[in-house]
Amino acid sequence: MNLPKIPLGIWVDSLVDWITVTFAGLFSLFTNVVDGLLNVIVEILSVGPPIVLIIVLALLVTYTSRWRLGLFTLISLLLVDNLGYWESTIQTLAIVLVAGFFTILIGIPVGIWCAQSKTVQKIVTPILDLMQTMPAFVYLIPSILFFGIGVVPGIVASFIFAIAPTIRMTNLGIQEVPKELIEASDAFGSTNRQKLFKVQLPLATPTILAGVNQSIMLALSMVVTASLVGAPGLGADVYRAVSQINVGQGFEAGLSIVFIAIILDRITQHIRKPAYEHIISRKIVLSILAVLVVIGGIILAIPKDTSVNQNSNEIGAQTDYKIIGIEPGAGLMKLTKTAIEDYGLDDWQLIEGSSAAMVAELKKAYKNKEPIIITGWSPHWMFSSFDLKYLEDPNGSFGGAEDINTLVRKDLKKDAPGAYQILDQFFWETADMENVMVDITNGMDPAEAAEKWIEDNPKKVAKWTKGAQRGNGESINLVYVAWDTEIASTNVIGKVLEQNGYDVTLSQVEVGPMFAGVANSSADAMVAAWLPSTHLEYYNTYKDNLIDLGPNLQGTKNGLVVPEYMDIDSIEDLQAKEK
Ligand code: PBE
Repeated sequence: MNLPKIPLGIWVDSLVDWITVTFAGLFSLFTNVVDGLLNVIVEILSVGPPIVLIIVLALLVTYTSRWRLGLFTLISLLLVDNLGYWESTIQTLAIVLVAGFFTILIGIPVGIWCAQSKTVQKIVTPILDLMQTMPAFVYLIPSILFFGIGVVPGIVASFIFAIAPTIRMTNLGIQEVPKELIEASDAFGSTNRQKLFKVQLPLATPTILAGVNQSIMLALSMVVTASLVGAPGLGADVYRAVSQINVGQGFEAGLSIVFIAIILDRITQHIRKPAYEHIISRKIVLSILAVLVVIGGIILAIPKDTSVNQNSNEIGAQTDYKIIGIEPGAGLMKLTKTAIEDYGLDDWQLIEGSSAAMVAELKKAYKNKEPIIITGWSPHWMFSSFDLKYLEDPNGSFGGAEDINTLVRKDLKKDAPGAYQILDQFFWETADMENVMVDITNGMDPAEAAEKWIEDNPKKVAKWTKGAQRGNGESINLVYVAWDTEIASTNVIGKVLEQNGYDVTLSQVEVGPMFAGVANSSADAMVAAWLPSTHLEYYNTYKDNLIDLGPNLQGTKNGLVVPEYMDIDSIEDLQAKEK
């Protein structure tokens, strides 16, 4: 059909832009409230040594679900602590609790409303279907724009993904209340309110709780996704493990998530009819829990010895001591961690997320002239779109200028000699790469931008393809990470290979898998190895199983980057100063 494409994406874009600007105040208020709530929960949960919370949880599970599960809770949580995932576990618990809290707060009333009005139900049901089936990743995108990166967009996305069962089951539970009972209560002249609170809700409770239980499990299943935009916790540990191909760490963190799931599931499933209710009543247990929370709160409220906090840093206070990072497996993240150590920036926190989320955060801060510190690299289009500067690095933690190398699998030369030769001869300048990047940022499709650059630079391309045998439709798989630099280079070289008779696929992966893929020959080549320092560790791990074709670009740079309007020049300016 020859109809023009309906600009649905563009409409959604402008809608989201409009919402971002119009409700900016509301969003930042919400972000602060949720962040604050989360911090309080994290602090209360970690007020004592881990063993205290472990015992409390074990006792609670024992109470609701018998001693066997209590014992299981005790052992599994001790194991989690032993493996070193306790802090992450608390973060994850807090995230799930907050998401669960909002689910109940909003889900139950909406469910009740649905049960009372057919019209509402007709409107809400398709929305719920949409919310549940739309891939959760999709919510993350506007969430970053609305709430910035960190834990809040993660919670929001989890909430949207998880709320449906609570609404549906509340609705169902109320509708399932036998008609005779409703008629009876009507006959006794009860008001709608009385009917709801005295008859419908009590009878619907088991169903509603089953919904809440499902919602909480769904929220937990979102923790890995949420970590893509910077939510901390076990999800971030799993994501980091994937990104670095760390099988052991992935298993440990994954196992910890399973334990949390079992514990939360059993508590929420049996909370209405605890196993040992005949021994201690629910009221007493709830009161004890409340007392514990209050005690935790009191301990927290006792002013801490402030002498340690005398050192402070102005920029730190303005940016919440956050450095906005990218994919956890990126070499730049490792360099930044080294820098944090080298410069003694103990108060600072490096936020993990993705390059795209980092740029979104930068755009937002830049628009409002707010201070922000990011992990940056060149070449990058952001330097032409914003006035930015690298912070000086007198200790040299970020290393100097580097090259980007092309790595190919071992037998490529034999299997596709032409492709091998083109990849070997591929070399361009920073300015070339930047031209492609700018077009992509301005909305051009990467493949199109690559094609355009190739058309504009026939001489350069001719040098790469010189003397190379044409392909015969052999397939070539190029792997890359979604860094702006590599999106540009991979698309260009991919197009050139295609024009020379190869059937090219581009696969976007995480950092570790990119190296591993070439090394185990499941991919043919990558043009994204930053050497000698950024990717040194990956390179050393895999270098025996791949072939290094040398640089395709020279003179890159890594470092901490801030907007020009910020009044600092050096990483040393982030150090704590005595007041
Ligand atoms: N980068 C861009 C990558 C390499 C390419 C600097 C973000 C990294 O840090 O691994």
